[in-house]
Amino acid sequence: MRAIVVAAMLGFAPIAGAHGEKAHAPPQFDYAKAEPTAFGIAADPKTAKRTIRIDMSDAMRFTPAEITVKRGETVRLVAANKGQVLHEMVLGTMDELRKHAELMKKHPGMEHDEPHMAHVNPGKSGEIGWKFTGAGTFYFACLIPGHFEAGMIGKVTVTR
Ligand SMILES: [Cu+2]
Repeated sequence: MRAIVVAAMLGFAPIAGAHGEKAHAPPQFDYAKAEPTAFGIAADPKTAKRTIRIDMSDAMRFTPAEITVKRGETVRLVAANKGQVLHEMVLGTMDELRKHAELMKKHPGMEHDEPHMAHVNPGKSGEIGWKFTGAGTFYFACLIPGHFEAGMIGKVTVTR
C-alpha cells in the first residue's frame, strides 16, 4: 500500500511542478500552426540558441529595456517578475501595443493569452519563444492598465 502511494506521488510531482511554472503560451500550443505577424512568428523556445532574460519591476520598468537580435534568429525570452504585482510581457509593433493597451483599459478583466505574451505572477518567470523574421524596431510592453502608460515598454532592434 505504501509503495503505491509513493509511486503515485512520484508520478504526479513532475506534472505539478511543470504546471506551477506555466506562465506563457498554453502547453498544447502547436508551433507548426503559428501565424506570422508583422514582428515575427512564435517558435518553440526549445529551438532557441539564445536566452534573453528580462526583469520586470514595480517601478514599471523592464531591465534591460533594449535588446538586439538578428533577423531570422529564434530567441527564448524569459521575463522574470521581481515585483509584488502581476506584470506581463507582450511583443508587438508600437501601434498594436497601443491599441491593445486601450482595450485592456476598457476591459481590465479581459483574458488574453497568446504565444507572443507572458503573464507573470510576482516572484515567477514566464517565457516566450520567438523568431524575429524581419529587420526593424519592435517593442515589448506590459499592458496591465496603468503600466503601459507609466512607461513599461522595451525595445527590440532586429538587425539585418
Ligand atoms: Cu506591469
